[in-house]
Amino acid sequence: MRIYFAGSIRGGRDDVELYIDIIEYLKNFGEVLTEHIGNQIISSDGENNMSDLDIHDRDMNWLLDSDIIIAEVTNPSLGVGYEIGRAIENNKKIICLYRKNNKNRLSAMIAGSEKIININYSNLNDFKLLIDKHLKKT
Ligand code: 6K6
Repeated sequence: MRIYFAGSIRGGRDDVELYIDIIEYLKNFGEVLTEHIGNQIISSDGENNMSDLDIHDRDMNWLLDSDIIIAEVTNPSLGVGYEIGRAIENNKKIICLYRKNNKNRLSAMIAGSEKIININYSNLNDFKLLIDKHLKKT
């Protein structure tokens, strides 16, 4: 299974360590195409030597080539929201992972979409138990 993991970059990198752990666990189920999301060196500037056009086109190719999109959506990100929308448009299976917190409520456009499997979780262990159940059904 080819997994496209999405997580905030320019939207903010507060959760990067969690992304690393999630990506590591997802590797038990298949190939994670977007391992760079867990790159701690990438700041919220998302700066590297690729142009934005190249990043967009490369990521869209990976997204279209993937079997499932798994997005961590607790930290709001325009890019992640865009990827989810493109995934819906292309009939991809989509799982969104959200941790309840005091700072923000999940957008109704994600929480209210019937095309998305929304998983609320509280920590990494919880994530593992819930994702096991969902991916076994895939
Ligand atoms: C540095 C190293 C590798 O790549 C970079 C630069 N930036 C990005 N690289 C790869 N994917 C990106 C980059 N910026 C955004 N994305 C995509 O959008 C990812 O797939 C993320 O899921 C999502 C994050 O969007 P923002 O709006 O939070 O940046």
